[in-house]
Amino acid sequence: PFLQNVLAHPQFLGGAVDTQFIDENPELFLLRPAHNRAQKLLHYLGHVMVNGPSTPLPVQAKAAPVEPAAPPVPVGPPPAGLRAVLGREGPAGFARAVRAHRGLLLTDTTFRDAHQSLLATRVRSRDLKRVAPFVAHAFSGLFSIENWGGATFDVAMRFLHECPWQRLRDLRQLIPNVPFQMLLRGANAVGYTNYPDNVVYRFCEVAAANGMDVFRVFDSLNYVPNLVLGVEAAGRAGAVVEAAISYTGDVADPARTKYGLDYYLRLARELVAAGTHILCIKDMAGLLTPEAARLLVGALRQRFPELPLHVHSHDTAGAAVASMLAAAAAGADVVDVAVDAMAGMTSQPSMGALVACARGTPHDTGIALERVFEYSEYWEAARGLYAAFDCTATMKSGNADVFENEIPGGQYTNLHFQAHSMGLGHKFKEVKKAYAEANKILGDLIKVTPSSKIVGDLAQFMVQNGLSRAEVEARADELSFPRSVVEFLQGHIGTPPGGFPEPFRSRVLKDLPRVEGRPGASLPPLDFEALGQELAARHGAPPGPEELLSAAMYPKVYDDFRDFTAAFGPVDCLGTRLFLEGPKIAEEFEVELERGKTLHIKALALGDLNAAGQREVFFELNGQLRSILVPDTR
Ligand code: 3PY
Ligand code: ZN
Repeated sequence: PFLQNVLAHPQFLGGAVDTQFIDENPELFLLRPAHNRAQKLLHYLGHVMVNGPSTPLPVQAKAAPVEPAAPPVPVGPPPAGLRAVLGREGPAGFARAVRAHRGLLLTDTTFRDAHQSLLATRVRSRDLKRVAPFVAHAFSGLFSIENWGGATFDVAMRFLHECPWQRLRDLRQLIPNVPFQMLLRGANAVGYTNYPDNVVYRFCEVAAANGMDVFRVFDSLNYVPNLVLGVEAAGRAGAVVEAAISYTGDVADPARTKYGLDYYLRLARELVAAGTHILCIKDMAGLLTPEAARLLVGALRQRFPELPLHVHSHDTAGAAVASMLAAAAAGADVVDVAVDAMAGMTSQPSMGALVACARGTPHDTGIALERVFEYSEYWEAARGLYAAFDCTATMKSGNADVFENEIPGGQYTNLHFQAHSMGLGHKFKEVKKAYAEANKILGDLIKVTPSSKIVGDLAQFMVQNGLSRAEVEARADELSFPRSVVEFLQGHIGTPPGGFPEPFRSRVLKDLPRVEGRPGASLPPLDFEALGQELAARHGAPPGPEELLSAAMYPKVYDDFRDFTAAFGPVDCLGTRLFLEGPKIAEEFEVELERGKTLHIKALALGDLNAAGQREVFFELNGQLRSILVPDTR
């Protein structure tokens, strides 16, 4: 850059350069930030080359060597979608339009739940943004695109080193016409614990201001006070509220009485009274059989004829396409699907399958299969970049044993991975069995983040210690249970339907304190101003409203993310293979820092370890030799 400055200087160009030239023109040393960014990027690449991936790879699978290409997009703005109705008529008018719509509406979960379930939530903004304009054009008739919330918030910062808010804003710009949908964990917002109420309110407000339209609000125990808090927070933000009933058990089995039709209808009434615009059945484990869908959706449709019904499921056993068709037939307005290449197994049912099955019926989706094929082709290639996180590295099929263990989609893949990475793949069956037993010990819970983690922790505790259900119950007062289990019993995430299991609870807790009622109600409000000052002091610049929320929910993850960016700059401009694995020696590639500012990089060589424990890494950057020193921390 210094040389570039010299070469571009009018005095130099005019040939009037003497020995004073450099001394008299200090601006030659004003090296543009791009220089700094380029240098930081080389440091990142050097680090990966020396120390391996900055985000741990669960399996040793290489990322596909080709960048996926998005299908072509017609010129001009995309066709208007339901977001225009929302803008014109507000959430209530939007809900009426959804209810009045002829045919089945779809939510595409490819940008959130599908990769959370299949690829450990690792899909980067870059690979979403690349196909976003195509989605805006080809699928303008979707009910929504689920692209935020759940685990994406945490993983974006923690493992992908990118800002989840930036992702939301960028996608909003690229897809202006289709409503965006997020998953809000009620009083847990996008985290794993209860936050003070003012955090949840502020979070919804800022998310809506950044472009979020539909908030699917759930609580992991279906605990109504937690649900109502989320409903109110999303409602006050002016967004579409989609309160979710988390589904477990089997309403078609008269022997399973805890979570029967009555239970769900009662809950639905409370959510409608709380002011939800849309009601969701959230079948996070894929337990809703076609018969259960017929019964449950049918009953809800009859009780609430005006209310839009939205059904979410997972295809773990392979039954979800059939169930979604049954839900549509029973009166559901919207169902969730993922594009074919990102569907099936623990993900959502396939978009292509559903579009094809509903074609020519009263539930025709109006979506062109050809477009689905093109979309799927992109994802087939993009998925190849994430081979190291792909559940199919170890899991070869779905499994109907989910009807027995009731493990939610995302957790099913996680537990499977965990078992395999500890060399205990053969023990997965045992973990699943223990999960079902742990659930019984805890009183037969709704299992979804974070209650699912509590059941999973107890299950692993049982497998590790070789304990049966009977043994755990008999020795409840002497075992040292995982902290999450104890805190659950203390009431930290709310009260489960039917109350806590007794005498198990009392025997575990003894005289430990118990939270009565809604946990968040007893938390003091977060002092955002004080947090802002603290962050400004630590990171040098006053934080914006978005950063404040990231830090409020994930203090450590946020700090690490800021430190990472200070050291390496934004790395979202790197292709995913380079980001994960770094370049090979002699590999040449281009990185577009911003529009019109492209770096040409060649990785030249890795030096030997020096006495200080560092390696010199040699690059060619825009034709010039650069070397950086990287501490070898392996
Ligand atoms: C989440 O909370 O992340 C979920 O996907 C629950 O189903
Ligand atoms: Zn889900």
